[in-house]
Amino acid sequence: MTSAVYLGFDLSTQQLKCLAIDETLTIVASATVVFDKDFPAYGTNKGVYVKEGGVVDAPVSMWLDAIDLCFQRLSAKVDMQRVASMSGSCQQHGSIYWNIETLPQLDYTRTLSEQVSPLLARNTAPNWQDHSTAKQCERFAAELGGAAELASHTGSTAHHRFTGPQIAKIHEQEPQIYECTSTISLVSSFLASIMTGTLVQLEEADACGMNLYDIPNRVYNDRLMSLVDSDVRRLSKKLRGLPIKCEEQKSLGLISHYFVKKFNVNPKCQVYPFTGDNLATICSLPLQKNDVLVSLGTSTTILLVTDQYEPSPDYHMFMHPTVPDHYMGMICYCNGALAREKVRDNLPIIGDDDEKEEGGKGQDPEKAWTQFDTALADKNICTDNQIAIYFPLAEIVPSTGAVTKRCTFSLQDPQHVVLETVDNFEDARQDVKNIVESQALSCRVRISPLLTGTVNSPALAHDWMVSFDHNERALSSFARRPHRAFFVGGASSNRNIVETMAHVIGATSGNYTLETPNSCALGGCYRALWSEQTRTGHVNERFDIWLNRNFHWERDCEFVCESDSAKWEKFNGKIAALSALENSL
Ligand code: XUL
Repeated sequence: MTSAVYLGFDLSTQQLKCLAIDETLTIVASATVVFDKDFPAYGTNKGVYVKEGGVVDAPVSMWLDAIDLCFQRLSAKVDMQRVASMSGSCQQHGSIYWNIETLPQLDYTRTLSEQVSPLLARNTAPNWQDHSTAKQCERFAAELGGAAELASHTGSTAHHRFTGPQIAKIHEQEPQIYECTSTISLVSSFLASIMTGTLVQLEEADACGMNLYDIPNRVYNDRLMSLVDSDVRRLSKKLRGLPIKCEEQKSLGLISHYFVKKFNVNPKCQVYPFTGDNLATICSLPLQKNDVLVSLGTSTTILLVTDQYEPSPDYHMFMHPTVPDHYMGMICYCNGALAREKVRDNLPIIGDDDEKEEGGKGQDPEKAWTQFDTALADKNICTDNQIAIYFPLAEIVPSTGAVTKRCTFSLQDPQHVVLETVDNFEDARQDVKNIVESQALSCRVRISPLLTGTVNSPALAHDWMVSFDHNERALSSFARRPHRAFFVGGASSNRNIVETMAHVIGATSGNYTLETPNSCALGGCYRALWSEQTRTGHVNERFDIWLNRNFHWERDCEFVCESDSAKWEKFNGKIAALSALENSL
């Protein structure tokens, strides 16, 4: 076989992975390096060092060793002469501190870490799990007048992991290191730099995870930059000027001599910009404007594609890495699977009346899930006048401590919802419906402002104000439905959960599930293929249109159901109740 292959790397917290696809978007080879397992000498735990004071970081040399090993493993599986191009994804927010402005040519007879580690001003890179920057974050939010103002400029309010507060902390606490630093990379631009053998600029979509980049104006915000370094020009120089714009899908250059000589990589291999892992995930799926990805893992994460820049301190907005004038919205909830499991554990044990009082804990989880599913699908279990939230962990959206609250309300006067708090519903199975419905309804009210197009709904044709996350909106602004919904992650294999959520969220053009073990690396592969075919004149289509046409819908994706409009309509009546409940916390 001599056809070309396209590589997608994923440098995540615990591993470095590389996939190779062919022109038909089929994976032909993969290689993985697991940091703890392959490099025990670094002593990382799940890829990081957890230190005092909330510091979490990772040794950069370990990543360099991983790059060598990953190429070695991949080259044993695929003829590296076939590699036409590459791109990739990396954990977001991390920063790498170089003591150089240009990368010297590397000697392929030596290792990357031997040669590159001495070029670093700092051995470790802060990791996204770091939470040691509370002080800096306060200053970031205060500088622009509060969380909402900061979010409106940078797409997110201040977060401990975001790169601006991280660099500010390093400047304050390690001034010599900051002085010695000539170049700062994000993990994505670091990996792209190693691949090309030149220090490349940041990539714009990933740069939106810094609290420094002004998304509407597409420049660094000088006031925020000055919180990191009063000499803004000096900082800007370290960041190598403005990021590479998303619409500039040009090659960063050819693969470096080091990989050509050492691993026999095709010297004509083009390297395209690398981005953040969540951003690469949306490039691994045929997501277009108003499409939403619901990831049902331990936590619930929503990624959606939109052309509306509607920032909020409660979620994140990034530029879309490959579709001009589009954005990615990212909403992260803490309470997902764990909260559902707790409700499952409270179901009475089947066929054992004596143990009913104690709830289902200790029951075979599979049986308990069957019971959960049966309750979810049972039309006789009514929750129409109930609303509840189940947050065994502190929640991000809405921002609150751990709390579970169940309420009933009268359906008579929807404009003035009066909630009555109850300790328990009559039937524990009502909790099953309520938790899945309220998790979905919460997603729905938060994604609605990011969507376009309205749906005629009598229940929503009102100007009554409801508020979520300190934001007042007319009820009528919730008359928007996503285009398609894609459900991924552990619970997406539970048909009843997906269908229930699908009807609440109400996508107009179908609900799908798919498995995404490789999504970040695959997003890199697709970008590498599309960019290369665009460069060579074989493709003349926008990324999302091209991917929709070429995506293997039957092979890689399963259609679940159409959303039931009557059910969607029914949940319109609960928006004000959910708002009242959240505001009562
Ligand atoms: C996103 C974030 C994580 C990392 C994981 O803001 O911090 O998803 O990107 O690698």
